[in-house]
Amino acid sequence: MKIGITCYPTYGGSGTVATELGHELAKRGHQVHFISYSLPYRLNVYDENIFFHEVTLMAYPLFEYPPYSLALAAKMAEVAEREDLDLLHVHYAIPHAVCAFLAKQLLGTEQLKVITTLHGTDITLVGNDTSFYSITKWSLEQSDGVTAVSHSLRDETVRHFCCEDEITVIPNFVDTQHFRRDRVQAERTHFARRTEKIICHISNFRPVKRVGDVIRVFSRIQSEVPAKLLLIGDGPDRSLAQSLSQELNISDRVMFLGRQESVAELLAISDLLLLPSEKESFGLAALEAMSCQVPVIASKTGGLPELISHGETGFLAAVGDVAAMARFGVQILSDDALRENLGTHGRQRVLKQFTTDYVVPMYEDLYREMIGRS
Ligand code: GMT
Repeated sequence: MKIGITCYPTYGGSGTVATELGHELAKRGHQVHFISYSLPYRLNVYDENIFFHEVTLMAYPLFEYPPYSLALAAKMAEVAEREDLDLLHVHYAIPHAVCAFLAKQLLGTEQLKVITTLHGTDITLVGNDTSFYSITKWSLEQSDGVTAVSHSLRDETVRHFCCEDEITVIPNFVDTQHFRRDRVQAERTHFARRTEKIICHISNFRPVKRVGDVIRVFSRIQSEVPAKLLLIGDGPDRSLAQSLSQELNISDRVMFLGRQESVAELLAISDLLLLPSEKESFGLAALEAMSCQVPVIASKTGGLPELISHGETGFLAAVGDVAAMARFGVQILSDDALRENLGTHGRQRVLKQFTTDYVVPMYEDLYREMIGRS
């Protein structure tokens, strides 16, 4: 198949899923064309069957807000026509689904199918805002296929927007050969003493991630178990995390590592991952951690309970329940057998339900079904 993919190219779950999906489809012999304003951060353009088409924007003094969506739609139409694409698969509804529909209209063809994958905040935060509600709803109705990354996100979309039967749940997936504990690891002693445990958090530091809770939970844990906190990623709440660690007198134990190209090496030396998000439609960081046999403590919200079994692969607590999360953390880190057991079960769960080979064919099947529809 010839597939166009559009995603946000920046650091974040939806871009990662879109890019890894593109790589896997290319390996399976499909031709994959990425269309975006810059190269997605994990994309290898030198791989066979992978192409990148940059959306360029004309600068003009009248444009206080340059119309990226229009430029994207025009580029999608141009690439779809020239490369004879079968479908456009867009990740994150706003504005990508609208742009894809516009491209289809520009070409005046029903042959080009549009598939929209909902990742979470495009529905739970952005799409639900009054300024975007009607256009999000409309763009979902216009898509030939809609997927959601968890049952929780599908249910929320149905509640707020539309039609249960037309949303297929296709979860996030992980390359379990790359994300594994026995791979090349980062140098553990570079981050912690032998007697210290390593706790990590990976996110884009947006308010929805509740990075303040990460610091508070860590502060309580480290008062009972010697530990270091690795913070991977960057975003608006980074300075809040820095000032809170100073306030709590733990800044010498918290390491801000910024955006990392590859997190697998760091996960492979971690003993625990914290993900206390306000909302989390799936939790890709938790999946990658579990693949590396790292137990996860997360909020009982969104799609996280579909991934993490409480007491079996990690622990879940109510959003904001810092005390419970810290209690679970101390429990895990002071009992090596428990920690290893949770890690082993986590990896087993990933191998059963969330591998590339298990999930990518779900997308291929959906593509074939859509293309086959007249
Ligand atoms: O908020 C983020 O972490 C980024 C966001 C995105 O769209 O880039 O991530 C969402 O998509 C990921 C991939 O499907 C999911 O694993 C994350 O759970 C989801 N984030 C939220 O729902 C907050």
